[in-house]
Amino acid sequence: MFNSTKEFIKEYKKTFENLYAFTYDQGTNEQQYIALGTLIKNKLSKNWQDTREQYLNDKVKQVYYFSMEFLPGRQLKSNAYNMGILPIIEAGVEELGLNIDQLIEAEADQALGNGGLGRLASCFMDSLASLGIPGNGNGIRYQYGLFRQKFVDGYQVELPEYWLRNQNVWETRNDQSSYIVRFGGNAWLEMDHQGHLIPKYEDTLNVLAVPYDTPMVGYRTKKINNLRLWSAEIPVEEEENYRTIQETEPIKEITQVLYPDDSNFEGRLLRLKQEYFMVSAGVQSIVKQIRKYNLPRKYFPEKIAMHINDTHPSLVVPELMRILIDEEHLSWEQAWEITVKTCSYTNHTVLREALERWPIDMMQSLLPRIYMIIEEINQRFVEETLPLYGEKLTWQTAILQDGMVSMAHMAIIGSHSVNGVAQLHTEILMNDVLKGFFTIYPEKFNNKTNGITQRRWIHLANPALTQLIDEKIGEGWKQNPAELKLLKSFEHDEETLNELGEIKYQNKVKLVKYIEEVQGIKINPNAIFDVQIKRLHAYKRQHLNALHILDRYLRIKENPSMDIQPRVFIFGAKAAPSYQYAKQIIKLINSIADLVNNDPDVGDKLKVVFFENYGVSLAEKIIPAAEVSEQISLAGKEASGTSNMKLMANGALTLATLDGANIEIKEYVGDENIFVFGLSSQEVTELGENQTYNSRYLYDSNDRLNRVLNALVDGTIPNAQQEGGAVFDALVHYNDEYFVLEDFDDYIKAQDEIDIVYSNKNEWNKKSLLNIAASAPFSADYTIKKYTDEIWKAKPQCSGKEG
Ligand code: 26Q
Repeated sequence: MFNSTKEFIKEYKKTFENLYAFTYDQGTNEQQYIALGTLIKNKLSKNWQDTREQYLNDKVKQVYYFSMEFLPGRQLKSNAYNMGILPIIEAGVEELGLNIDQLIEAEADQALGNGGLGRLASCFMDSLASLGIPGNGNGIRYQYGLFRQKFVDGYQVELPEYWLRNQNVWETRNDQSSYIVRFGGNAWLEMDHQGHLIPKYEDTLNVLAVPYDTPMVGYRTKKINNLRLWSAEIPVEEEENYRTIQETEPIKEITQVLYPDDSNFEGRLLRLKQEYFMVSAGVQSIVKQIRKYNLPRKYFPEKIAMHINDTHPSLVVPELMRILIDEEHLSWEQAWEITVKTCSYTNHTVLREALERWPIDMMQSLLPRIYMIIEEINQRFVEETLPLYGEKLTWQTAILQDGMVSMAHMAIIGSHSVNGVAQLHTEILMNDVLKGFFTIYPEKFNNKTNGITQRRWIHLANPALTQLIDEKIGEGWKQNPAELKLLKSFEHDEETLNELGEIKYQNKVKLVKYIEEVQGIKINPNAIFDVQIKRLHAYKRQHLNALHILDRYLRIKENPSMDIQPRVFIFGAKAAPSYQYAKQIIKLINSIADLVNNDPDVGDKLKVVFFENYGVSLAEKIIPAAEVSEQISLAGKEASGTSNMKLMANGALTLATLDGANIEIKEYVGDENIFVFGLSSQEVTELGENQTYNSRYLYDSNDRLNRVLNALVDGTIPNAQQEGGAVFDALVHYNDEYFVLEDFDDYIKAQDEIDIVYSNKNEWNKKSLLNIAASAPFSADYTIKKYTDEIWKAKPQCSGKEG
């Protein structure tokens, strides 16, 4: 690497001049960043190559994580950090007279994902590499990432996010590993001379899948894994068939843009094309890779694990069958055994409207050979299940039902492992949503509670906190997160608690400055920073948060001289562009913000900040300054949540329903150090089943609710008549699908409790410390270790403590 700052400076200047033919001081921030990234990437290449060769030579078992989304964010700092060269680079850049933060921010935030699921995939890539586990990512190189969100008059407007505008220094295009993916046309089987059934195709649309590989750098290890993202192009030998640019559109559009929906299934043909494109290219390249191991086919599952991240890559199952049967000439039975042993599947949602089901005729005409295989998988499943479990269960679990292909059923039947992402979520899968499958395959089901990489979310995002932890308990926690619990011994140490409080305060001051810069809102850094950052969805109940803010506002208006703990409510959330209600909630909150922030009676007792364009980079700014973590989804709906873990690890106290991983947070941190409110998931189920819920009655009978709901429609909030009305109607007239009104009182109570506890700073800091101390189990390193030991059966290739 670099032995000194001097050496770094020399190499940096050379890299810059080689790239641009002028000196670095004449360049833009972007060019200065590109030179720095290029230099770092060059430094990686040797280890990257060595890792690939070692995996091949030792024929190690490799994991392939198939995901339609990866959400890594910016990579300069995390790569430099994991390589152990961040201090040298920071010093060198400063000596060159450049500003490191400006260079870092010149990198595009790679947002090839919607939210939790995509970010989880990227945390997992970081942990796989850091643990030295041979793990590869497989996804799509979308040209446009998740839309850029702007507010115009408080309304969300979506702009295209062309993240590739500047050069992407981390990727390498590997033409020699391109594959053809076939769509449409006709497919049939013909017998050849040896009696093999050979598939024949005609009139197919052939698309070239070109891989772009990105190094996944582990923390303090020399092992570097690979993230392979596929791009769709015209096959070179077919170029002459395309006479106009327009004719090439149907191919290029396959990898043009990420679908911005995260909780609603819309069955667009293009989406199905994306899914098969990514799956087919990935499986083909794995099969080619494993041929190099030169082992009999039956060893396939001992050398390869393919993970299906939600149902989006479920076509891995029939695609692997296709290749094993059509190209490797295995029998159905042999191919099926290999497929089930190789594949595993994670479920990320229990929302009905999010379940992926494709019309049979769409599947059949787009993927005729694949559909033949799906039909046979289904037929064999039905033949086996029917005599053992009877008609009801069989039709309920079949892949084909009501003219649709159920992608979840295909993933479950074709995998040896099915997991949920938090204890409660897995229980709901087993006892409710996937009950039929749990009866048939109890041994497949298991839980893997989500985790986050502390490297990005503590070490890098919160250096002051990291330093404090190092001072108190040493650096061991960085390799061995369990040591974080040593912090607990400082719970009565006033000096430590004050230091912790001071760090939080300084982080808040920084965020205050940033808020003033970008939003022009003046914030009192002594206020409580209350944060809800996640996609906007009715089940996540940002509108419950809004009702509480409104209630506070009305209380202050009633008595402007009241003594109340100042509070800043911070939101970050994108709504799916077609999700009208979510967009109305955004507009409503923005209007409440306008009202509250500009009312002289309110002063700094209450402020509302809704950040534009929430994403990984913004999260890194907000989370270290957060004091209250809003995790207020209706119990039973949020599979896990991961912002809850990031906020806890940064010392925020959680205000939560008993949902997703909140339950585990409560178990680890203890009841005294978390604020819990609301219905339990069992109560939600009962309330839904006995059909006695009457939100209108709550509106009529609860004065406080009545007042706050009326404020939505009586003109209290300027410029939000329509949106206030929409929320009012959903809550009062359409019986409040997510029981917002039912949980309202309890939520307000918990919020008032927070004010009381906060008034004793020492007490608050102690709880904050205990949250950090209890956050270790949510390290993605542990989660990945469990996946590796229990599902993938892969082996670490290094101690994780070298270099
Ligand atoms: C499906 C079909 C067509 C178009 C889009 C989609 C689609 C895309 C993304 C469906 C769902 C998603 C994303 C889901 C997601 O992020 N789920 C979250 O996953 C986290 C990681 O496990 C959990 O912590 C969250 O609870 C869960 O909501």
